[in-house]
Amino acid sequence: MKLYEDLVWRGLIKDISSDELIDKLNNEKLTFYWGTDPTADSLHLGHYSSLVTAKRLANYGHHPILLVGGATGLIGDPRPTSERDIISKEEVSKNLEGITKQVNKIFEGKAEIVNNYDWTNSLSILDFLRDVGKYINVNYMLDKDIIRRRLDTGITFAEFAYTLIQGNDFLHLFVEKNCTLQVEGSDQWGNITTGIDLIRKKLDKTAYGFTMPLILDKDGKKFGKSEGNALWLDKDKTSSYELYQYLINADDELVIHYLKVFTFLTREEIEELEKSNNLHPELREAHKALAREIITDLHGKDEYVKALKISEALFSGKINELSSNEIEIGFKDVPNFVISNDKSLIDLLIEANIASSKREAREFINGNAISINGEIVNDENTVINKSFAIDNKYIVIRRGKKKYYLIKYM
Ligand code: 629
Repeated sequence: MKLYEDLVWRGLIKDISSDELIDKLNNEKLTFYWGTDPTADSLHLGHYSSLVTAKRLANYGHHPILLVGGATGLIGDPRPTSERDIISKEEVSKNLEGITKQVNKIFEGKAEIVNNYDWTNSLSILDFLRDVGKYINVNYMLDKDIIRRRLDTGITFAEFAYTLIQGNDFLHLFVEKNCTLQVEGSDQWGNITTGIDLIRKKLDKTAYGFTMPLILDKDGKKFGKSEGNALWLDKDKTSSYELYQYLINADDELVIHYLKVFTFLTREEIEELEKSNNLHPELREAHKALAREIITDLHGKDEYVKALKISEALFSGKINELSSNEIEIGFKDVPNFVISNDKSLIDLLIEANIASSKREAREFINGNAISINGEIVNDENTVINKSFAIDNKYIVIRRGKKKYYLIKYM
């Protein structure tokens, strides 16, 4: 299958600057770029969706340039809603470091990474206004979707001018690196077209761009946010286990779409999973494949195996099989209690807020509702000591079917 056909089949084309690009994507070797601003010290799943597309282009033989916005990050791309807070220069350079590492890893060290600070910082305000500003009409800028949406609430000159910096990046990369294509998420269409226009007006040359649709969940919210928080690509911020939980619970109607966008599985493989998802949704084969592919690509096979193991242990209740590190990850968000001395189980249940009174604690214990590290304990005289703790550190108590508590030894 030709590249463009594959991109369309995967639902990855939203806007395209001209149909001429189709033949070029399929039959030529282009240099293209994708960019991101260092607004945080890690990228998230939203960024990853467009990086995967960049990788698809690279795998087909196009040359990728990944741009980190050391300059644009100091200004901030206007959001449709309100002005961004300015980020300190120290924070921008710290974030830039983290993001550069991630991009490098995703491209297995083979990516060409550039920083727009390198050609923007030395540009004087006069040269900027003469060499860039003179070519772009304000009326044209006011017509851009994001800017238009901000006219009511207000927009500073800095954010208004942002699109010119990104436009100048495209011009710079076009001239210096023969980069003729920019690929971004659909919110970047206005910035891409600024660059294309600048290149046409200044050089009388044609540059190209396309955007991908933003990936949404079935409520129309951005995919990759769990309870309002982004799912980060840094595994110290979002563990593989958390990622696994999120992906395995993806909407049934959208899981095939996510497989197309986020994985390198072939059309045939995805169509097989689609059949299975339709005929045997209870097997969750498509969801499992989604989690397996994304986590393995991002963090490697060991991390995937660990996420799977934690998930299965929690599902089956076999907590004994987990190491203390796996327990830390799997029970990160459950209520916890620190213990130092031996204690009767009854007292522990009360002190850790698992039961509200001695009477209730006894009821739970005698009713087989309390398990320790996956095994039911129904002797109300049980005394808890360190010998219960996994790796001398953790005791996992479950009350009823689902309610987990983590007891930690000091
Ligand atoms: C200078 C800066 C350039 C080219 C791009 C940029 C960054 C761009 C931006 N991108 C978003 C970001 O940084 O703000 N102005 O968070 C983000 N992008 C990936 C996708 C996106 C987009 O990094 O394009 O749509 C999210 O999926 O929002 O010369």
